[in-house]
Amino acid sequence: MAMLKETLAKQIPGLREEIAALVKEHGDKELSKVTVRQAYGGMRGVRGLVCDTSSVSPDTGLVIRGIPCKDLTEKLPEEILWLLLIGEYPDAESLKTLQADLKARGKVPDYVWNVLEAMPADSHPMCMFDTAILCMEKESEFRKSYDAGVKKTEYWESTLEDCLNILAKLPAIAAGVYRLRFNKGPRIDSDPNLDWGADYAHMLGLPDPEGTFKKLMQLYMVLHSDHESGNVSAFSGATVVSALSDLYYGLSAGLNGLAGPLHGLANQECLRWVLDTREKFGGVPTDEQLKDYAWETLNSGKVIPGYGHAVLRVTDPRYTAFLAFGKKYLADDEVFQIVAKVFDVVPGVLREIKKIKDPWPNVDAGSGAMLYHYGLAEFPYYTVLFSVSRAMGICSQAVIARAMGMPITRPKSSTTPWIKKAIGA
Ligand code: HAX
Repeated sequence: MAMLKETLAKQIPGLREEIAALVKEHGDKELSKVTVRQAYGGMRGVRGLVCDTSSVSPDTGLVIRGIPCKDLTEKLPEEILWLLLIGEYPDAESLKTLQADLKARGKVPDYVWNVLEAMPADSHPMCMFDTAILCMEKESEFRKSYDAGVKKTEYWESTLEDCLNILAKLPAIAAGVYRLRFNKGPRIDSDPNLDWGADYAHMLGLPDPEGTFKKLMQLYMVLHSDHESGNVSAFSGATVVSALSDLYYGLSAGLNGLAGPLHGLANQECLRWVLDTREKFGGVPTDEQLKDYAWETLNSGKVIPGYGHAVLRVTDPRYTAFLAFGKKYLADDEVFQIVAKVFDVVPGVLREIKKIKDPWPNVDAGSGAMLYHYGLAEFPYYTVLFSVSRAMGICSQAVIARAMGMPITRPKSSTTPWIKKAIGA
């Protein structure tokens, strides 16, 4: 923590000066205009948010602090966390210190397990996970320091404490949810010698004789970590945090959004669709069979999960990274083979439907097949894995927002009569 906090503390004054000067000199310049279609269309493309941890452009996809997704795949999640917060990778010593710090903060309070055990046995794992985060709110260092009257310029320090305290516990909580919800037996203790992603894999308790499931978890945690700030989970989390609610409130709010089927929950739907094709055709379908099944899905009014994106207009580089992992470690797996075949066939089908702006796979199209291969077959759990990773982005964005002294979020809404009058309709 010391090194992370010190490094941030050195950067923050310069960052504040830069933003203040930018707003002072150019505050009235226009970044974006808003059309009626955008107002009724989920604000797609409206540039009204600031996010410095990562960016997503239609033709490149995820870029974290200037580094494209394809160059992040060999990194550890802790290196990505440092990158998100600081803007560059940690050196070996900083990484070691951060890892030790996370280990030291990793103990989950007993009351969290009591709360989870008291929940109905058929609770959705996402509801359990978010409840666990929210019920730890009393631990918030930000709330304590705010109540004690700390200065606004210091808000980021206790927010960083909350960020690290939460992130350190998420793998154990998420693994605990898995084992409890799916009757996998007692919780498994953290291994002090494993990094954050590999330890999560270890605590899930799935067989991993060659250690490749640990590799997958490291990759999974890296690829889902951040996706700028306009997506539902990041935007909701940031909005709640902007009210000076602490990160326990902000993160759980954001992750509640990730639980929606058009957002993070799509990953559980994707694998289901792939397995349905296998069942229907008794193995890997032919291109023609797959095409027919895609049309059948679309004609019944459903979406093809894992395809399309609100921003991207190319194959999601995170999907490409999973595909490369699959080709390397599970090329013989039938389910993976179907995923690869879907990629060959489905974009051609979706391109025939004019209204669909992006016919290409997103991050969710391939990840489920990898998890399934390693025995993680409980689909409703998949979004929890996504959440553990995305918490890095939401928490980092909150620390930076507090450091920059961002005000409460409050865009203006309009009534339909007002819009009609404004445009003379
Ligand atoms: N299958 C069928 N129809 C699709 C589609 C798909 N994969 N993708 C888009 N469309 C439809 C939309 O439903 C919309 O139809 P209506 O106008 O009738 O409502 C139309 O095409 C235009 O949509 P769009 O502008 O191309 O896409 P949006 O920005 O509105 O939505 C979504 C983006 C990701 C929600 C959308 O592509 C979708 O529903 N995809 C399937 C679900 C999915 O994979 N979600 C995960 C996205 C990644 C993510 O956030 N992970 O967390």
